[in-house]
Amino acid sequence: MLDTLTDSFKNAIGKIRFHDDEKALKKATTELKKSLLKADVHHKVVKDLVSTVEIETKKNGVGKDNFLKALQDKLTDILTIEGAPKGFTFVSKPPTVVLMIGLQGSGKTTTTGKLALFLKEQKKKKVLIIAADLQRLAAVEQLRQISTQVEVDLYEDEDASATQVVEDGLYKAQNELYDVVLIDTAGRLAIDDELMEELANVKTAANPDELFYVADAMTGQDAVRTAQTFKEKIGITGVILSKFDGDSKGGVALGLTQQVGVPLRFIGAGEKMPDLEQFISERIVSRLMGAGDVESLAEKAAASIDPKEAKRMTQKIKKGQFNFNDFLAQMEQMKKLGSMKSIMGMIPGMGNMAKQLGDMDLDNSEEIKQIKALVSSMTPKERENPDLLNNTRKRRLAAGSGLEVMHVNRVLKQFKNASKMAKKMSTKGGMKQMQEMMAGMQGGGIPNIPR
Ligand SMILES: Nc1nc2c(ncn2[C@@H]2O[C@H](COP(=O)(O)OP(=O)(O)O)[C@@H](O)[C@H]2O)c(=O)[nH]1
Ligand SMILES: [Mg+2]
Repeated sequence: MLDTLTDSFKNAIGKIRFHDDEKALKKATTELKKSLLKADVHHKVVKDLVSTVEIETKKNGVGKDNFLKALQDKLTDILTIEGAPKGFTFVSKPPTVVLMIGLQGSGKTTTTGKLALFLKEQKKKKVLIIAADLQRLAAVEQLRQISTQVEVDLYEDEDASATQVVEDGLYKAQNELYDVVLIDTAGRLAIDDELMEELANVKTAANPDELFYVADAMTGQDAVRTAQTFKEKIGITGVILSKFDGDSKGGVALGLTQQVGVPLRFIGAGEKMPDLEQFISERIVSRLMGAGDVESLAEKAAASIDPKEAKRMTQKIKKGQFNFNDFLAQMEQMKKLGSMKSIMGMIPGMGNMAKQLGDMDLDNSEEIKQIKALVSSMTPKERENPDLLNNTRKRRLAAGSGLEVMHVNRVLKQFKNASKMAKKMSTKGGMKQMQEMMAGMQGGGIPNIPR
């Protein structure tokens, strides 16, 4: 997701090897400048960032640690707006009302669903979505499908006006004690007066606590410009960058906060409902510096994994009893976490691995399909103890799941290895060993960030 930027920073950091070497510093900053511009960061932001990092490093003495510290401070600075909320904040007297606005196709409706899921699963809130996009016939149906999928209530009335739906929906939310109301609105292909007028009316009816502008990251600097216009005309309290998984070079995320003067609050990186991440500057900086974002991962995992189940699983792994039944159950749990790529990007030192993995789809990857087919052909006893499988049974299983015996053997072996590795990792210091191994594999290693 933020790989291009992370790479730029790593490369620049790598340029500084010696102390008191101004030439190395110059090389590092030149490299940084070039790659940030290439990643589509606005030139003013780049200039400011590079010169501050240079000045601060010189002031404290040229060296890797001071360079890292300067870079980290400046990044935090440009991604933060003093006093502005971070992530999602709730008003003291519910419901917290959020108006989702943006151009047509920017991802408003999808993001409304993602946000609803996030609030329901991770924040344990009672959420109501209001369908206030009545411009297109298909819009309400799309929202109906999405809200069914994330299992969140929807208020709709196709015969009413947008403002009427909003008023009625809010009345319901107050009466039925919802914590959060998300209002999906209509967009246009470009900014026009009619749209702005409708939005202004909806805004008056909703009296929202938050106005989230949903911007398509793939439109690059255009996303920033339209955000600025929406801010002037309607007012916005936060930006959500959608489609960050696409061709987006990531740079727009870096400049946006300062350019628009409104914090980036969330990033959408995929078409699936769990593919939404909070944009909390400190965590993002840590990730940009290649150090991973353990907090976000832990939060995501904690929300989607049943703690009792997790404990039972850990026990099994420790005892080396992890079997194919558990494996299938784990795969289901993993799916709730979102795309593999976004998970890996959050683990320290795994950013590069994430890139190699690409968008491994847990439902559709060939390997997972093979494993699932195989496991479903096994008897419950065999799933618990694959060692029971003799050659005759293996041949049958292969035939039953459309595989070659060779494949069956391979899956069984992989599973045994994975189980061993999991057992090892569950011991004290095991995770650290694993990380060191990963860092070694990438050749680069994890840079040490001074705190
Ligand atoms: N790849 C990707 N596609 C997205 C993302 N968010 C939305 N989309 C897609 O963008 C298209 C338009 O989204 P939609 O929510 O209908 O936009 P709206 O017109 O602003 O409501 C749909 O095909 C979505 O699946 C994202 O984060 N990543
Ligand atoms: Mg829509």
